[in-house]
Amino acid sequence: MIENQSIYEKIISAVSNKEKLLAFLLDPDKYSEKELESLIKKIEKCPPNLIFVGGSIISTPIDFFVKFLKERLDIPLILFPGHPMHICQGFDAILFLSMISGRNPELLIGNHVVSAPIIKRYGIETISTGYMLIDGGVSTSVEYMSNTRPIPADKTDIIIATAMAGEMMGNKMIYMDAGSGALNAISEKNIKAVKENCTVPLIIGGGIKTPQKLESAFKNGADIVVIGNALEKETNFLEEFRYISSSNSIV
Ligand code: 1GP
Repeated sequence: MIENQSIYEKIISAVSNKEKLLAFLLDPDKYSEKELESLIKKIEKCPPNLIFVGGSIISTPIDFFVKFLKERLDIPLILFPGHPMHICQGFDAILFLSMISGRNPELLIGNHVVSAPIIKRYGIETISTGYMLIDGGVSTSVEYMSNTRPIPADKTDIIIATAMAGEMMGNKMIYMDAGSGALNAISEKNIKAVKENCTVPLIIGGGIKTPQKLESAFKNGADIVVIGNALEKETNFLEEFRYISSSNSIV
Protein backbone atom coordinates (compact mmCIF):
# COMPACT_ATOMS: atom_id res chain seq x y z
CA MET A 1 0.00 0.00 0.00
CA ILE A 2 1.37 3.43 -0.98
CA GLU A 3 0.85 6.34 1.38
CA ASN A 4 -1.14 9.30 0.07
CA GLN A 5 -3.16 7.14 -2.27
CA SER A 6 -6.77 8.19 -2.60
CA ILE A 7 -9.45 5.77 -1.43
CA TYR A 8 -10.26 5.03 -5.07
CA GLU A 9 -6.62 4.28 -5.86
CA LYS A 10 -6.53 1.92 -2.89
CA ILE A 11 -9.65 0.16 -4.16
CA ILE A 12 -8.15 -0.11 -7.65
CA SER A 13 -4.89 -1.54 -6.39
CA ALA A 14 -6.72 -4.06 -4.17
CA VAL A 15 -8.93 -5.07 -7.10
CA SER A 16 -5.95 -5.44 -9.44
CA ASN A 17 -4.37 -7.72 -6.83
CA LYS A 18 -7.56 -9.79 -7.06
CA GLU A 19 -8.53 -8.99 -3.48
CA LYS A 20 -12.19 -9.26 -2.54
CA LEU A 21 -13.40 -6.36 -0.43
CA LEU A 22 -16.07 -6.47 2.22
CA ALA A 23 -18.00 -3.30 3.05
CA PHE A 24 -20.34 -2.90 6.02
CA LEU A 25 -23.24 -0.52 5.52
CA LEU A 26 -24.07 1.32 8.73
CA ASP A 27 -27.24 3.35 9.08
CA PRO A 28 -26.71 5.86 11.93
CA ASP A 29 -30.43 5.71 12.83
CA LYS A 30 -30.14 2.03 13.73
CA TYR A 31 -27.74 2.63 16.64
CA SER A 32 -28.47 4.61 19.78
CA GLU A 33 -25.57 6.34 21.50
CA LYS A 34 -25.51 3.48 24.04
CA GLU A 35 -25.21 0.86 21.29
CA LEU A 36 -22.23 2.47 19.59
CA GLU A 37 -19.61 0.81 21.80
CA SER A 38 -21.00 -2.65 21.08
CA LEU A 39 -21.10 -1.80 17.37
CA ILE A 40 -17.39 -0.95 17.52
CA LYS A 41 -16.67 -4.27 19.28
CA LYS A 42 -18.59 -6.15 16.60
CA ILE A 43 -16.65 -4.37 13.85
CA GLU A 44 -13.30 -4.93 15.58
CA LYS A 45 -14.06 -8.65 15.85
CA CYS A 46 -14.57 -8.84 12.12
CA PRO A 47 -13.16 -5.70 10.47
CA PRO A 48 -14.40 -5.02 6.93
CA ASN A 49 -12.20 -3.36 4.30
CA LEU A 50 -14.56 -0.41 3.95
CA ILE A 51 -17.41 1.13 5.90
CA PHE A 52 -20.30 2.72 4.03
CA VAL A 53 -22.53 5.06 6.01
CA GLY A 54 -25.99 5.70 4.65
CA GLY A 55 -29.74 5.30 4.77
CA SER A 56 -32.79 6.57 2.94
CA ILE A 57 -33.76 8.78 5.89
CA ILE A 58 -31.25 9.67 8.59
CA SER A 59 -32.50 11.64 11.56
CA THR A 60 -29.54 11.28 13.96
CA PRO A 61 -26.53 13.62 13.60
CA ILE A 62 -24.31 11.97 11.00
CA ASP A 63 -21.26 14.08 11.91
CA PHE A 64 -21.32 12.72 15.48
CA PHE A 65 -21.60 9.14 14.18
CA VAL A 66 -18.75 9.63 11.70
CA LYS A 67 -16.49 11.27 14.31
CA PHE A 68 -17.17 8.42 16.72
CA LEU A 69 -16.25 5.76 14.14
CA LYS A 70 -13.23 7.72 12.94
CA GLU A 71 -11.78 8.01 16.43
CA ARG A 72 -12.02 4.29 17.08
CA LEU A 73 -11.47 2.55 13.75
CA ASP A 74 -8.81 2.69 11.07
CA ILE A 75 -11.12 1.75 8.20
CA PRO A 76 -12.04 4.05 5.28
CA LEU A 77 -15.41 5.72 5.93
CA ILE A 78 -17.41 6.31 2.79
CA LEU A 79 -20.72 8.14 2.52
CA PHE A 80 -23.36 6.23 0.56
CA PRO A 81 -25.76 9.17 0.39
CA GLY A 82 -29.51 8.87 0.44
CA HIS A 83 -29.83 12.64 0.16
CA PRO A 84 -27.50 15.70 -0.17
CA MET A 85 -28.41 16.53 3.46
CA HIS A 86 -26.32 13.55 4.52
CA ILE A 87 -23.06 15.16 3.42
CA CYS A 88 -20.90 16.21 6.35
CA GLN A 89 -17.24 16.54 7.25
CA GLY A 90 -15.24 13.54 8.39
CA PHE A 91 -15.80 11.13 5.53
CA ASP A 92 -12.79 9.82 3.62
CA ALA A 93 -14.82 9.66 0.43
CA ILE A 94 -18.33 9.88 -0.94
CA LEU A 95 -19.95 7.65 -3.54
CA PHE A 96 -21.03 10.37 -5.96
CA LEU A 97 -24.02 8.38 -7.17
CA SER A 98 -25.86 8.61 -10.45
CA MET A 99 -28.97 6.48 -10.32
CA ILE A 100 -28.59 5.14 -13.82
CA SER A 101 -31.31 2.50 -13.44
CA GLY A 102 -33.90 5.26 -12.99
CA ARG A 103 -35.10 8.27 -14.91
CA ASN A 104 -35.29 10.77 -12.08
CA PRO A 105 -33.29 13.86 -13.15
CA GLU A 106 -32.62 14.89 -9.54
CA LEU A 107 -30.68 11.65 -9.07
CA LEU A 108 -28.84 12.03 -12.37
CA ILE A 109 -27.76 15.69 -12.05
CA GLY A 110 -29.95 17.82 -9.74
CA ASN A 111 -28.58 16.61 -6.40
CA HIS A 112 -25.04 16.66 -7.78
CA VAL A 113 -25.27 20.37 -8.57
CA VAL A 114 -26.54 21.12 -5.07
CA SER A 115 -23.86 18.96 -3.44
CA ALA A 116 -20.76 19.81 -5.47
CA PRO A 117 -19.84 23.13 -3.75
CA ILE A 118 -20.31 21.62 -0.27
CA ILE A 119 -18.23 18.56 -1.09
CA LYS A 120 -15.51 20.78 -2.53
CA ARG A 121 -15.52 23.00 0.57
CA TYR A 122 -15.23 19.97 2.84
CA GLY A 123 -12.48 18.48 0.66
CA ILE A 124 -14.09 15.05 0.47
CA GLU A 125 -12.88 12.68 -2.26
CA THR A 126 -15.66 11.86 -4.72
CA ILE A 127 -15.93 8.49 -6.43
CA SER A 128 -18.42 8.74 -9.27
CA THR A 129 -20.53 5.61 -9.12
CA GLY A 130 -23.24 4.36 -11.45
CA TYR A 131 -25.94 3.06 -9.13
CA MET A 132 -28.33 0.42 -10.45
CA LEU A 133 -31.34 -0.77 -8.51
CA ILE A 134 -32.37 -4.28 -9.56
CA ASP A 135 -35.65 -5.83 -8.48
CA GLY A 136 -35.05 -7.94 -5.38
CA GLY A 137 -38.54 -9.36 -4.96
CA VAL A 138 -39.81 -6.77 -2.51
CA SER A 139 -40.51 -3.05 -2.60
CA THR A 140 -37.54 -1.28 -0.99
CA SER A 141 -37.04 2.11 0.69
CA VAL A 142 -34.69 3.19 -2.08
CA GLU A 143 -37.29 2.39 -4.71
CA TYR A 144 -39.92 4.47 -2.93
CA MET A 145 -37.66 7.35 -1.90
CA SER A 146 -35.97 7.63 -5.29
CA ASN A 147 -39.28 7.56 -7.12
CA THR A 148 -37.77 5.17 -9.64
CA ARG A 149 -38.51 1.63 -10.70
CA PRO A 150 -35.88 -1.08 -10.34
CA ILE A 151 -34.72 -2.94 -13.44
CA PRO A 152 -36.48 -6.34 -13.57
CA ALA A 153 -34.01 -9.02 -12.49
CA ASP A 154 -34.70 -11.15 -15.57
CA LYS A 155 -33.84 -8.34 -18.02
CA THR A 156 -30.14 -9.13 -18.15
CA ASP A 157 -29.73 -7.40 -21.51
CA ILE A 158 -31.01 -4.11 -20.03
CA ILE A 159 -28.87 -4.60 -16.94
CA ILE A 160 -25.74 -5.09 -19.07
CA ALA A 161 -26.51 -2.11 -21.32
CA THR A 162 -27.18 0.12 -18.31
CA ALA A 163 -23.90 -0.85 -16.65
CA MET A 164 -22.01 -0.35 -19.92
CA ALA A 165 -23.56 3.09 -20.35
CA GLY A 166 -22.67 3.94 -16.76
CA GLU A 167 -19.03 3.13 -17.40
CA MET A 168 -18.99 4.94 -20.75
CA MET A 169 -20.39 8.04 -19.03
CA GLY A 170 -17.29 8.07 -16.84
CA ASN A 171 -18.47 6.41 -13.64
CA LYS A 172 -15.50 4.92 -11.81
CA MET A 173 -17.48 2.11 -10.19
CA ILE A 174 -20.79 0.33 -10.76
CA TYR A 175 -22.97 -0.48 -7.73
CA MET A 176 -25.63 -3.12 -8.45
CA ASP A 177 -28.04 -3.15 -5.52
CA ALA A 178 -31.14 -5.20 -4.86
CA GLY A 179 -31.92 -2.68 -2.08
CA SER A 180 -31.59 -3.08 1.65
CA GLY A 181 -33.56 -6.07 2.92
CA ALA A 182 -34.09 -7.52 -0.56
CA LEU A 183 -35.63 -10.97 -0.61
CA ASN A 184 -33.52 -11.96 -3.59
CA ALA A 185 -29.92 -10.82 -3.83
CA ILE A 186 -28.48 -9.94 -7.25
CA SER A 187 -28.33 -13.19 -9.21
CA GLU A 188 -25.08 -14.91 -10.15
CA LYS A 189 -26.07 -14.54 -13.80
CA ASN A 190 -26.45 -10.76 -13.57
CA ILE A 191 -23.23 -10.29 -11.59
CA LYS A 192 -21.31 -12.36 -14.13
CA ALA A 193 -22.88 -10.58 -17.09
CA VAL A 194 -22.02 -7.11 -15.82
CA LYS A 195 -18.51 -8.16 -14.79
CA GLU A 196 -17.87 -9.51 -18.29
CA ASN A 197 -18.98 -6.26 -19.88
CA CYS A 198 -17.46 -3.61 -17.60
CA THR A 199 -13.93 -2.95 -16.45
CA VAL A 200 -14.53 -0.69 -13.43
CA PRO A 201 -14.86 -2.18 -9.91
CA LEU A 202 -18.23 -3.82 -9.32
CA ILE A 203 -20.07 -3.38 -6.03
CA ILE A 204 -22.87 -5.81 -5.14
CA GLY A 205 -25.33 -5.37 -2.29
CA GLY A 206 -28.84 -6.01 -1.05
CA GLY A 207 -30.10 -9.16 0.61
CA ILE A 208 -26.71 -10.78 1.24
CA LYS A 209 -27.41 -12.63 4.47
CA THR A 210 -25.21 -15.71 4.40
CA PRO A 211 -21.51 -16.43 3.81
CA GLN A 212 -22.59 -18.62 0.87
CA LYS A 213 -24.27 -15.66 -0.84
CA LEU A 214 -21.21 -13.53 -0.20
CA GLU A 215 -18.89 -16.15 -1.62
CA SER A 216 -21.08 -16.63 -4.66
CA ALA A 217 -21.15 -12.87 -5.34
CA PHE A 218 -17.34 -12.73 -5.14
CA LYS A 219 -16.92 -15.86 -7.29
CA ASN A 220 -19.13 -14.44 -10.01
CA GLY A 221 -17.30 -11.13 -10.27
CA ALA A 222 -18.15 -8.78 -7.40
CA ASP A 223 -15.13 -6.77 -6.28
CA ILE A 224 -16.85 -5.25 -3.25
CA VAL A 225 -19.82 -6.80 -1.44
CA VAL A 226 -21.95 -4.72 0.90
CA ILE A 227 -23.53 -6.21 4.02
CA GLY A 228 -26.12 -4.11 5.83
CA ASN A 229 -29.08 -5.82 7.51
CA ALA A 230 -27.20 -9.02 8.33
CA LEU A 231 -24.91 -7.00 10.61
CA GLU A 232 -27.72 -6.20 12.97
CA LYS A 233 -28.48 -9.84 13.67
CA GLU A 234 -26.85 -11.48 16.66
CA THR A 235 -25.15 -14.26 14.76
CA ASN A 236 -21.69 -15.71 14.58
CA PHE A 237 -21.36 -15.75 10.84
CA LEU A 238 -19.64 -12.38 10.58
CA GLU A 239 -16.28 -14.04 11.04
CA GLU A 240 -17.06 -16.32 8.12
CA PHE A 241 -17.84 -13.24 6.02
CA ARG A 242 -14.47 -11.87 7.00
CA TYR A 243 -12.74 -15.12 6.17
CA ILE A 244 -14.10 -15.11 2.63
CA SER A 245 -13.08 -11.52 1.85
CA SER A 246 -9.55 -10.17 1.73
CA SER A 247 -7.91 -10.08 5.13
CA ASN A 248 -5.65 -7.23 4.08
CA SER A 249 -6.56 -3.82 5.32
CA ILE A 250 -6.58 -1.32 2.49
CA VAL A 251 -6.09 1.63 4.83
C1 1GP B 1 -28.31 -1.67 0.55
O1 1GP B 1 -26.60 -2.89 -0.53
C2 1GP B 1 -27.04 -2.43 0.69
O2 1GP B 1 -28.16 -0.55 -0.25
C3 1GP B 1 -27.10 -3.50 1.76
O3 1GP B 1 -28.26 -4.27 1.71
O4 1GP B 1 -29.06 -4.25 4.08
O5 1GP B 1 -29.86 -6.02 2.49
O6 1GP B 1 -27.51 -6.04 3.33
P1 1GP B 1 -28.70 -5.21 2.97
